Amino acid sequence: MGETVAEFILERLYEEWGVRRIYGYPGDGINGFLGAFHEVGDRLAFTQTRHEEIAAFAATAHAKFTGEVGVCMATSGPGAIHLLNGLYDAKLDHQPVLAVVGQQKRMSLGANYQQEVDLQVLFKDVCSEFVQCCMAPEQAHHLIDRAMRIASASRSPTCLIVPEDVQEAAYAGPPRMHGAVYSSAAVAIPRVVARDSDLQRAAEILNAGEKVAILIGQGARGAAAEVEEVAERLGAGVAKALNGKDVLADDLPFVTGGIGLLGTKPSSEMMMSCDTLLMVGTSFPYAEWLPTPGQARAVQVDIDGRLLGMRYPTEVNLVGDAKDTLAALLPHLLRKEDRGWRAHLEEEVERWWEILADRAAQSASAPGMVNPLRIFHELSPLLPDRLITTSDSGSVTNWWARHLKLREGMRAALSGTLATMCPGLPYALAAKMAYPDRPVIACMGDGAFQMLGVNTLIDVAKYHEAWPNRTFITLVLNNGDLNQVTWEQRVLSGDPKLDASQVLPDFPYARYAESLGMRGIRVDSDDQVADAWREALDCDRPVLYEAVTDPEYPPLPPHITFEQAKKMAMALEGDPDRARIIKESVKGKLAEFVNR
Ligand SMILES: Cc1ncc(C[n+]2csc(CCOP(=O)(O)OP(=O)(O)O)c2C)c(N)n1
Ligand SMILES: [Mg+2]
Repeated sequence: MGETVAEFILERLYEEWGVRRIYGYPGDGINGFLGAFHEVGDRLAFTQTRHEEIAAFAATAHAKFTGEVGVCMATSGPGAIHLLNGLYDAKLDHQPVLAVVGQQKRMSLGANYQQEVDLQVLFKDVCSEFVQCCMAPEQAHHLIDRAMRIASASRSPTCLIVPEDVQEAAYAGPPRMHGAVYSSAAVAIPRVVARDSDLQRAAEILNAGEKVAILIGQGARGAAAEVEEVAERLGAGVAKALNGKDVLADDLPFVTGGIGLLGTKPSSEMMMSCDTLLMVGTSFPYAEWLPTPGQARAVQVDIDGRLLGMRYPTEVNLVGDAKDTLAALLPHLLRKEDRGWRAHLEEEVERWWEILADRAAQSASAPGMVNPLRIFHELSPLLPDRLITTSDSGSVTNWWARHLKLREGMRAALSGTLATMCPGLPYALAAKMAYPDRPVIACMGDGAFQMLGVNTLIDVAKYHEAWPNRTFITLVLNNGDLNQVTWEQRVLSGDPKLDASQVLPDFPYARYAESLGMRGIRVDSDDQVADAWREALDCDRPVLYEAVTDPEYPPLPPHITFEQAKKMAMALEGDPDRARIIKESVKGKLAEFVNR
């Protein structure tokens, strides 16, 4: 027998599409593919993860870190279902990912058969750009090409479903007859820049403004030099949406940092007092953190025209690549002679870093605990060059986003738009798989670690021997609480903490890591924090840094709105942790809002 359909698909992924790794988990629904891995040999790695969700997150992270299409694979029914959250993460953060999933044999379909799930319907939403079932060997060629091409061209997840018997059937190319389809692999990414007249209109707005604010997102990746030059020319400050944290270094004096509830005061003040806004490659969703409509004249740049003009009433919307568009815009931009606005912003930024240092220097409200801000603040100056860092979703995201001063050449990623729990460690695993020579630090809460981190750490134990750079640190904030939501209950809804839903069971995080052959470090007082970081960064094997942290630090910037603070004050009336929260809030300068 000649080549099977599964062998053909793997070969084509390797030869024509440059895929070198597939994250997955087996099952008899993909037996044909698993057998085919014998044929392609070591060239294409099957990286087994503890859970299909880890595989999907890892594929998403591969796409985020490398710009290539990430590929994951799972069996029919339950395996395919487990991929969904990771694929939605890819969809919402616009990442190219291919999911290859098995299905029952063609002759069983429609018989309410074991593990028979209507996968095309299941994946229809998450892979809305492309989901197809390969029902005939002759389809395999164009389906795999289209799945990869569409993932890459639309920056979305796509899905190819292959019934088990089709995987094992002999491959047949398209016959020379009516109805046959021929396809090829290559996609040349175009250079997309607006017309000169539109660039001119944008420049007129930016030149007319006196207080220009720039907001960048992940779409500005690769355009740091141009963003810097535009900001210099316009005397502007630059705020960053979460997914854009690593697009421009945090140590530049005019970078005001994050925006929104997880953001900074200088970003907020810049947005509230600017008269002109330039948005580049961002779909930051929260309008209340942008200028009031009518306050600022605005220009937006995005490679995807569908994402333009839907966050702020912008006057000029430019479809285009960030780097090429800003480069084309620059010759039209006049240098602002009055540097007052920029100088003011830089002062605010400097003061903000001092405020953060102050807040990080405070001691925790009870003995045996650490101020969570201090963990990140002490780490920041120790960050190794070329670091890749990831964050999970939780209160941890706030400190990670605000306190880590990323330098040029570092990468950072998290689930920005889906904001799901769990990707912290799977992303870090994929980062190390793609760049085994770079140091990696994953940051998460105890809830996220208990949800999927426990499993993913087993993957780290499985694969770490092959990594030439030994630094792989998992930071777990052990606060015994689903803290971010506890605070959202208090601040956004005005409800006290509900112990039944919020409190987490104990778990020996550091000891667990030790049991996997890693180094476990447990830190429960402020003075241990910095030394523990040094030890972790020097260690020659993966480290789990367990920090017993105080849950009573509001994961909020000091500029929360009056309404939010009022709700929090009301909620504290019935809160089991009221006294300690007030103490921390006073230190965190929320005092004026709290009804003592
Ligand atoms: C899959 C998923 N479930 C629930 C949530 C809602 N949620 C967001 S943050 C959070 C708490 C996370 O707790 P933990 O990991 O302990 O971090 P902490 O906030 O305590 O730092 C929850 C439950 C979510 N974002 N994703
Ligand atoms: Mg927690």
